[in-house]
Amino acid sequence: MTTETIKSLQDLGYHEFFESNLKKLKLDSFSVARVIAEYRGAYKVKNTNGEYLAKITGKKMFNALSREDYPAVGDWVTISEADEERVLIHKVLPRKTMIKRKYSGRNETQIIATNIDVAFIVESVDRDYNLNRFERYFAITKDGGIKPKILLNKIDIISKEELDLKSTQIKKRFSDIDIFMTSTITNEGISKLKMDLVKGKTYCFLGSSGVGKSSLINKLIGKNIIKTEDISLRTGRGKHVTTNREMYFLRNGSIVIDNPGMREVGMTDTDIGIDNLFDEITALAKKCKYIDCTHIHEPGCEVLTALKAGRLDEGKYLNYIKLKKETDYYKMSELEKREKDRKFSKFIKNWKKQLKNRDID
Ligand SMILES: Nc1nc2c(ncn2[C@@H]2O[C@H](COP(=O)(O)OP(=O)(O)O)[C@@H](O)[C@H]2O)c(=O)[nH]1
Ligand SMILES: [Mg+2]
Ligand SMILES: [Zn+2]
Repeated sequence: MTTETIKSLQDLGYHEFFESNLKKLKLDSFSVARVIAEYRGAYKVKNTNGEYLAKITGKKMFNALSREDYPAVGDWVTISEADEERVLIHKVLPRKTMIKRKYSGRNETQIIATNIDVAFIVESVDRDYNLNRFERYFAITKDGGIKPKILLNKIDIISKEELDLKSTQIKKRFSDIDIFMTSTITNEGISKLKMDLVKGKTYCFLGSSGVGKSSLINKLIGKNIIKTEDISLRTGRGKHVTTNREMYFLRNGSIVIDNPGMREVGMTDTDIGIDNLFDEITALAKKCKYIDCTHIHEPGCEVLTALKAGRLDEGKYLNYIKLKKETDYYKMSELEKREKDRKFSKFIKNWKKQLKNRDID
């Protein structure tokens, strides 16, 4: 963590969007700071005066409605000084973009990080390599308004031929997305990655545990600041080490957020993300004969027609159907839950009625 003082809030990524909201909300008498790390129940915030340990005010804690209301790494917050080292967080300024994670089963959303310009979706070329997973992450970044880029790491462990094959596959499937190929061992691709990072912009690295996110950020910083995981001999993967989500400031002025591994990507309420992501399929679907077409077996289905004619990529189609099925499933179980609740309250009502009648008897 670089603790050098910064000259302006812009160096921390502050810009017009946040400033105008600050004024709109009449909060411009407060100091603002950016949340740069999250610990259990506390935060680290930074502004031109330095870094502080921060807590949210008791009132805010009491009023917080959901986890989304709590500050997250990347947030701009209004603060008041408690003492030289500590401050209180009052308000979280409206977020420009965010990465959310839905927990399957629980009706809860976790904000992973906010106000990010670009997310590097990192996969390593070994067992982790999976084109469909890229698509799952794209649904999440699209949902949060963040531009995704693909980063294929550990290219030192495969042959040139194998790498060419993978890069062709990726380009074919995701023709409109930037691709980076790196190795933190040979340093291949690292300077190209560095050059892509712009002053004042915020980047985050997403991907499974052990793909090399922290190693990459250490390379970008130029020092081994973040602890990386040792590959377990047994599983061939990095061991799980819990780290805190934290923001780092690079010498060229860009800002980078490291993320502890996200084991699985929750895929519930991202329908909108999915529909936007599959623009091509959504456009075709509008021309299907039946309005509730599932694009699996119906006659007069434009999606299937395009698929058969080779105008639609098969992998993309299959992933679309898979994601749709998953989100439909979550919706269905929500409905079922409500249905159950309804039955239960009816049962209670009848039971009370019976009791009442018995009283009269
Ligand atoms: N062969 C190879 N190993 C790497 C590379 N980058 C990272 N690793 C190793 O992969 C393991 C996990 O790295 P880490 O950065 O902790 O992954 P993270 O969980 O995504 O942050 C460590 O043992 C790293 O040394 C790479 O480019 N090539
Ligand atoms: Mg890590
Ligand atoms: Zn159809």
